[in-house]
Amino acid sequence: MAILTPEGRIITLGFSQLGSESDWRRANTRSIQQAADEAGIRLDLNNAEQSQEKQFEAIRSFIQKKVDVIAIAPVVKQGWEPILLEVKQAGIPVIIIDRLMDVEDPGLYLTFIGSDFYQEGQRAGKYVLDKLAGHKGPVGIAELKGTEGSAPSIDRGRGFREVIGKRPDMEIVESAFGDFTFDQGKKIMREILQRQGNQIQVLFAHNDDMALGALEAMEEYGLRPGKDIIIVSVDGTKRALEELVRGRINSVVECNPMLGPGLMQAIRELYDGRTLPKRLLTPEGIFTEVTAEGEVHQRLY
Ligand code: GYE
Repeated sequence: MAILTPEGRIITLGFSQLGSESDWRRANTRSIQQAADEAGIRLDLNNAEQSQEKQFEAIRSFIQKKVDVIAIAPVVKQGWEPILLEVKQAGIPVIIIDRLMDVEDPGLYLTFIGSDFYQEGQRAGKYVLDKLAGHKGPVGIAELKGTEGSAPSIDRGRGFREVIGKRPDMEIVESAFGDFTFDQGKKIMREILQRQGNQIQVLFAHNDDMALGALEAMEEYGLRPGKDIIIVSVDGTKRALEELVRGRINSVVECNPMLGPGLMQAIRELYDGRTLPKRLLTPEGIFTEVTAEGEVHQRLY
């Protein structure tokens, strides 16, 4: 059944999507488009190409157009208070999706729907500890971080460090921002290998796209990804799971992009006059070579 306003009008949702940098992001956009369609909601979608400034512009245009609800997937964590105040003054409810932002006044948004990135980082770290439990000697780790200042990059990095910190012989010897893209992942991994030679035993990539790029750089360098360098990444895209099955990626921590149905549900509850919990968490796990095999064929993204 379509969700309507109390006056029986179709709802317009303004959605400021942060970009289209990865397979995860494109799946996330599709999920929201499809769910809006099914819920009878008119979607006004803007792609900000990883620019906070462009997100501000999009949100201001949503205010001008007097949309009914605004959803924001924020590229970075900081700097949102002024624009959220503008939205509040216009009386438009805001739902944050995917990445949380840092705002002091929780009254500036209705709810946040997304994953626990800190836990994802911890899961990646645990995998590395288990995998190298019997390994003797120092372990050099390279980290491909996402976008500087973004919630997933900050929290995945922290969670990972918290866990590997338990092994004093493990050290992050290289750590650089790759903006969550395949191209940057490849470029940065090339530079790392040129600098470090064979000193890297583990790669922790903050997303699959960067891991896949890095994998190509390793091959160019004459290394066997998954064997000479243990690779763990985050997301669980079809392309990454295929490499997991082939043994060229060792582990993928799940991050679920299918947030569309949850977002529409939250809008439904808003119009039903219910109070939403401040946080709606996406439940997730981790893929190994074995579990990826069963999953890869039915993967939608
Ligand atoms: O992991 C990455 C994307 O915010 C959880 O952004 C999302 C991340 C995801 O570009 O692939």
